[in-house]
Amino acid sequence: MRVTRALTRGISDDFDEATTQTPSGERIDVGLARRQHTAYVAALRACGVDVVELPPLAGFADGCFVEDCAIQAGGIALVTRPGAPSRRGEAPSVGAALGAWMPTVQTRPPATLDGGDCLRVGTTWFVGRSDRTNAEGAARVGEVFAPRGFRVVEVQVRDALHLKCVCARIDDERILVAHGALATDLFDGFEVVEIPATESYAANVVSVNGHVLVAAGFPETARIVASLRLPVVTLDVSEIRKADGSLTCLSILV
Ligand code: CIR
Repeated sequence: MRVTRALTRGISDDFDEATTQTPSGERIDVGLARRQHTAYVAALRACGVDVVELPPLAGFADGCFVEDCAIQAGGIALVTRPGAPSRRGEAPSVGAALGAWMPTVQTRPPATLDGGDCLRVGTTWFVGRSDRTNAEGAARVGEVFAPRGFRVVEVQVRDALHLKCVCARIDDERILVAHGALATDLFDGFEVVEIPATESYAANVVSVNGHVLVAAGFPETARIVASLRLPVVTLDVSEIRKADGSLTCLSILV
């Protein structure tokens, strides 16, 4: 699957007020977060992706996490209804931007759905049921994508904000998973590549055009990905992590 385009959104001035379940007590350095985001966008571009950057959205500290606002496959985008009420106002502008590239459809109440819970591998959507994504939200993924040839598998998410906090697509056959985070039979039919539980944060990689973006500071994960003969690009996302974000959250790849 060649990625040609990506949507991102810049870090807002109030990023240090982003929602977090796991306050570390460490203040987010907004300037550093911006530099890390700039490096992320540059890495996508270096992988041959045409990146469209939306401007920060006033009043939405979590706005850079565009992944949660829409999912796309098969030539259509489903605009989500984020589970965190404070984030619902982010989705319309993401939907409008994607609308320049493909048809879009919406998610209506009572459904809640976060893109961070939606992992697509080949023609399968794994959809996490989490504090952010409810039964109606997961069902909405099936309504939109099943008629287009996709299978939807629901996954119960425990001890994580989103499904993709603990796993990510490597390619259409392989999934990177943090050891012990999910039932191993869940991904039957796919090759599961495990990383140690101690590096679970790094399971969230961005695999793009033959390269894999990996969070810096997780040497075992970088080694495991490199052993698959995939070039690794490490990126420091310390400030993104303080806001419960990781690599995939920062873009929608098309
Ligand atoms: C939130 O709590 O919604 C944001 N602070 C972090 C969202 C991260 N998104 C993602 O993992 N897909």
